[in-house]
Amino acid sequence: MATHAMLEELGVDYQLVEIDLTRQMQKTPEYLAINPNGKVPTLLHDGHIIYESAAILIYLLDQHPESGLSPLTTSPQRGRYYQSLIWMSNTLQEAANRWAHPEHYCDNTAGQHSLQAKASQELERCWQVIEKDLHEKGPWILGDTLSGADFHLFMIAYWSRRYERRAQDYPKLQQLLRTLLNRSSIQAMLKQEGLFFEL
Ligand SMILES: N[C@@H](CCC(=O)N[C@@H](CS)C(=O)NCC(=O)O)C(=O)O
Repeated sequence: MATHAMLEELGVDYQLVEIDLTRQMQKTPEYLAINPNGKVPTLLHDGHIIYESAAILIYLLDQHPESGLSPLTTSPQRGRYYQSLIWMSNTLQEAANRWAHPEHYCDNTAGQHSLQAKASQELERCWQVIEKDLHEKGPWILGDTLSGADFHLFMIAYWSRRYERRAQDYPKLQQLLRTLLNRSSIQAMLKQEGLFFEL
């Protein structure tokens, strides 16, 4: 989703190959051969395979410095950019995963309920961390500059829209998501994937 929106944002030629998760296409031998984790997204570029949304965003934007959507490698902002993307991947997104799929982490029902309760608290904490940052240094994750990190946030916020703790319930997050939602790249991605995000 974030990869797709970024390809639209950059205006590059690309081919979208749909991997239907409801049909477990991500677990076929053909797909596992390119991404052994059996998860989407995966980018194939110039004979290279790259998976992990955050890594793909960093890679794509490094290929397109003219977009201005990632800080220069020598900029102090680069640290915050890496930090945001990696923190969202391994802290925010992981809490969202535990909430949505407790069965991936624990076999028994009582354990799953307990995991979900903890995940909900962690999600709330994560949204509060971002909200505070946006309040102090927004409107974007890097302050006054839109970056790939905001696209990554949009994706996690979208997938969490029906969870107990939702990004859009926080005013600054809501504002960021609403501004992104109005971008033609995000609109194109949602339309092509048949998705709808009501804020
Ligand atoms: N850390 C990975 C997570 C990817 C991920 O969890 N993808 C989900 C869809 S949003 C998926 O493929 N789920 C299918 C499955 O786990 O079988 C990333 O950011 O790319």
